[in-house]
Amino acid sequence: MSVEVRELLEKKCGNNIAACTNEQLYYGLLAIVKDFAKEKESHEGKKKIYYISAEFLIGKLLSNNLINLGIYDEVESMLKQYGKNINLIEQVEPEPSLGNGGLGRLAACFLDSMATLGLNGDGIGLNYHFGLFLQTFENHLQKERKNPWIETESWLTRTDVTYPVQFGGFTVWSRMYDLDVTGFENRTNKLHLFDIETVDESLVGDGINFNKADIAKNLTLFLYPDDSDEAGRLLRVYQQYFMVSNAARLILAECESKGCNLYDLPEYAAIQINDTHPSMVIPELIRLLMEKGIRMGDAIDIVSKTCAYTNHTILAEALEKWPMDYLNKAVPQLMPIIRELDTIVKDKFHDKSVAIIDDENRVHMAHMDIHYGYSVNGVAYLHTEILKKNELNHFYKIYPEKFNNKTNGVTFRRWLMHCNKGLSRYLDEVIGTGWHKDADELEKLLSFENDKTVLHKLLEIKKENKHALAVYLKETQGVEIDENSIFDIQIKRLHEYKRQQMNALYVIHKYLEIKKGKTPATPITVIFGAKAAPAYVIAKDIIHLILCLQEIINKDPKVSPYLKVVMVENYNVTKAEKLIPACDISEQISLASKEASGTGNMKFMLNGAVTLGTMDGANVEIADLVGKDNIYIFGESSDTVIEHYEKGDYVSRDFYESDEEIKEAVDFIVSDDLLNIGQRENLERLYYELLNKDWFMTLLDYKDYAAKKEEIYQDYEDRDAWAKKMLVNTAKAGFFSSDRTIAEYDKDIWKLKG
Ligand code: 26Q
Repeated sequence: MSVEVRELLEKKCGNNIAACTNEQLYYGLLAIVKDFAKEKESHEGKKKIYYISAEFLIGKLLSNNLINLGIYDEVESMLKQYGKNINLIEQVEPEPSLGNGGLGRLAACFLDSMATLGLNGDGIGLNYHFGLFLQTFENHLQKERKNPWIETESWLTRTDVTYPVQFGGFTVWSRMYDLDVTGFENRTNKLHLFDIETVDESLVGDGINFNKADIAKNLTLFLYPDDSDEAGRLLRVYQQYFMVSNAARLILAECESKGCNLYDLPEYAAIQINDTHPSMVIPELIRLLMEKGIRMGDAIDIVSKTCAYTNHTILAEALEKWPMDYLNKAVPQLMPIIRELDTIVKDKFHDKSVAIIDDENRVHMAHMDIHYGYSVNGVAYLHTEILKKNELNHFYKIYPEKFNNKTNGVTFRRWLMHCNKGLSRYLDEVIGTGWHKDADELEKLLSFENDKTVLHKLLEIKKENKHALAVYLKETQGVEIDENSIFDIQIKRLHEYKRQQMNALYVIHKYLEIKKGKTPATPITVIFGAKAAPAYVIAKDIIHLILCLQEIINKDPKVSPYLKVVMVENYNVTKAEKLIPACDISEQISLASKEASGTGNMKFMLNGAVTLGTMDGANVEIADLVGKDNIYIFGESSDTVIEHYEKGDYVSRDFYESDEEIKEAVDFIVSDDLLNIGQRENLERLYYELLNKDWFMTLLDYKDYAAKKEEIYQDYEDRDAWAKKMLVNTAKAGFFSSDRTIAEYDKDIWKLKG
């Protein structure tokens, strides 16, 4: 294979690989990989799963594709012969940040697993020209810039597929672009991204603001960060309809070309609706089937047997409810159908809580999915239980058979084989390569849990990864960290329920303690990485606090040898790939019941980090798998938290007033030290928020959290015992392979194999 790659690359580079720049080599490899991927395209299978999602956070593709095509090692060593470093070539690739966080990254992992399992499954989404905003820090504040990724030569392939998409008052023409989804030593599937040709990138200056009025110029311009303004929300409706109208046409066209009689659609297609963002596919498919002469009742029946819905959140504010005004304006042709779907529900069930259109004339997208889809799943055991018992209980009572759990997973190709080559190659040596295809084989590691050679090697690999991260942070951000310190990492979107503020309060406490002379046995580096939605004020205040702490602590000569704080700028997939392998302590500290699953927790565990977390999301399953000696759990249970919400009896001020340590840490937010370098407005707002509201109960769990932190830092000192915990975490991570998750989706929901 490498001979072939060498020859092909030489052809592209004028016969002299050594003289090529990394740019030339990147574009050369890109073209070659695209050709290789094409050879593995397959149209096998009568039924296809269409995974529709507004986000696919795919990350860089070169290495991933080389690994999946089975040629990474050969290409790497071939390049080395010419003095070329594949890591530097990789750096040339811009990261497509086509997602906000977990939901989008999950969709990308799922596509990888579908192709790897040889399933006939494609993704459908939007070709945003600017991905999630690029984050910079100025004056200890987050600033947003546009984040372009499409270049003249890219992984996208323009297709001939185009459709007219009608909105209220105007029509746009779409164009489909394809990305190859290479399976690991298996078939190539597709990610279809729809775009319009009239997008005007010049509408946007340097920041992320633009005139939102002219839809034909801005429809696919931006991926929206959650929590946007009014005009942004209306634009999302246009985006969503554009996505699903194209999807519905593509699906019908593909099925018809296979000879499908549209009454048999469920035998040819399963449609997975990734959260409610693609929910309008239901009325749109019904509309299109009716256009083809099928009676409404039959069309509803066909669609109801084709669509399945995944819920990713129980946060009320994230459940989409679109005002009828919006929909009337953007997609008037769907309104009679949505009204009819609602009427059928209201005739059948005299319970307002399950209506599609509520008393305030808003359309509840999730309700439409549940009534008119054949499957409803949550994304971790606890999350699904909460949906059944609480959030969606009224629906569960009507349709118990529709509800099922599919605990999330991550692709081990990207999140171990690619990002942690040291560990990956060592695992190959110790337990063989079977785990590449059967993740459960990682359990073979358990027989080495008392083998000092293996344990020491795991520590050595971790040390190398920490060194690599320290070098990277120095080069990219100019911050110096001690690679012999404990790397305690919290990386995820910034949200109050994820409670970065609790971690920050502990940092304050530790800082004050060290100042008083109580130094830790091993120095600690607390690393954060997080983007806040531009309109999410408190989230931005929390970033401000962390950046101020970083400055104060790292500049304090008495404290910084023992404690450092780093907020990584522009946290994205590429940075996650560097941070996760270097982590000792994985912070998964959401308020119990609020994090549907989490997937970062799984990536950390796989890479030998030990979790410090609450009994929330998939942490519950991690705890079950690794046992109490190999995880640090703290905080109130989801039942208790839900009860506090029901009773409305949580008063954060009580915790503040009754505990000196809490009071001292919270007060520090508005201390002179902080006000000297930070902004009074931001810091005071955050301070009062914690004191008077604290909706996500930071102070409720703080003391328990701080106690667990002390325990985990202390346990870190026994290096052999710690290495054993690392080993058990990696060994037990097999369950969290997205191959397992996707096999379950297929077995229970899609049934592609009949
Ligand atoms: C909604 C309305 C208007 C604008 C934006 C949105 C919006 C956008 C993105 C709402 C939600 C999202 C993303 C949600 C998300 O990432 N959820 C996460 O999904 C993961 C995969 O299942 C879980 O692991 C996480 O627990 C969950 O938070």
